[in-house]
Amino acid sequence: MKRIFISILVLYAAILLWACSGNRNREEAEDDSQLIVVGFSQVGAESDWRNGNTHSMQEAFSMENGYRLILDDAQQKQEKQITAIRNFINQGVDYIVLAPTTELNWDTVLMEAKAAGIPVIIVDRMIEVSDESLFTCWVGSDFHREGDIAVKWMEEHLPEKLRIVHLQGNLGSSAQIGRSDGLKRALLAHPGWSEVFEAPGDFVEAKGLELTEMLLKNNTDFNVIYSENDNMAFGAITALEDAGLRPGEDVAIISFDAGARALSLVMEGKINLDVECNPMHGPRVRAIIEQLRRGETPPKYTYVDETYFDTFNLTEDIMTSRGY
Ligand code: GYE
Repeated sequence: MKRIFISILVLYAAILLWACSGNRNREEAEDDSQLIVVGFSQVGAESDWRNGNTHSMQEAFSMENGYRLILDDAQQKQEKQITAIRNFINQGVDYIVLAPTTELNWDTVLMEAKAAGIPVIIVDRMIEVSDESLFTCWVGSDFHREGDIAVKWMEEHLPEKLRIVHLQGNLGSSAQIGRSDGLKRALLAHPGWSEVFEAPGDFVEAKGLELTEMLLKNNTDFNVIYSENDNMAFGAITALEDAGLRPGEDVAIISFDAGARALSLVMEGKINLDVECNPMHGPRVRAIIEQLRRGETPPKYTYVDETYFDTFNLTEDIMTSRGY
C-alpha cells in the first residue's frame, strides 16, 4: 500500500514538473517574440580581426540586450552573402547588418531589402552603389588614411632604398583598396622605393606564409614586407625565421590591425609598425539601431578613430588591454 502511495506521488510530481516546463517554454517563446531580430552577414573567419569583430557583434546583440542575432559566415564569398541577405528578407528580420567582402555588385539584393522595408546597416568595409538610399548608414575605418599612416612612418623610419614585398588583402575589398592605394602613391613619389612583388594573400596567415616561402626559395631580394593585415604578417614572420632571417631587422615588417598577438610581436621588435584597425563595431551598430528605433537619423558615414603602434609608443598597458 505504501509503495502504491509513493508511486502515485512520484507520478504527480512528474506531471507537475512537465506542466511547469511547458509554461516556461511558452513564456520563453512569448519573450522571444519581443526580441529585435538582426541578420548579420559576416565576411568569414579569415583573421584575428574578423573573429574579434564577430565576437563584438555577438556580445552587443545578445538576448540580455533584447536582440536575436542570426549570424551567417560567408567564407569570404560574395555569392554567399547575397544568399544570406535573401534568407534574412524571407525570414522578415527587423534589421540587416552587412560586412561586405568587396565593394561592387550589391545593388540588386539591396533593392530587394529596400522593397521589403528592412533597413540595412553596412559595417567595416564600404560598398559602392548607384543609389545611396539602398543602405541606411555605414560605420568602419578610413582605410586610405591607414595606408597614408603606414607610408609616412616608412618615410620617417626606414632607409631611402626600399625593395618592397606587398602582401595584399582580398582584391576589391575596401581594406585592400585603401591600404594598397597609400603604397601605390608613395611608390610613384619615391625613386628609391621599388615593389619587387605584389600578390593577394586574402588576409589569411597560411597565404602570408606560402607567398613569403616562395619568394625566399626564388632568392627574391627584399628588405620590407608591407602586409595588409596581421595574420599575413604572422605567416611571413614564420617563413623568414624558418629561413634564418630576423623579421624587424633584416626585413622590416609593416602591418595593419594591431591585434593583441601582433602587438606582442611589436614589443619583441619583429613587427616594426602596426597601424590600428579597430573591429569592436558591435556597440556602434547597436547604437545606430537604437537611434533608428527612436526615430532619429544616424549619420550616413561614421569613421572610427584609430592610431598606430611601434616600439616607440607601445606600452604594456595598451598591449594587455586589447580586446581582440
Ligand atoms: O584588416 C583583416 C580582415 O576589413 C578591416 O579584414 C577588415 C580587414 C582586416 O580580414 O584582418
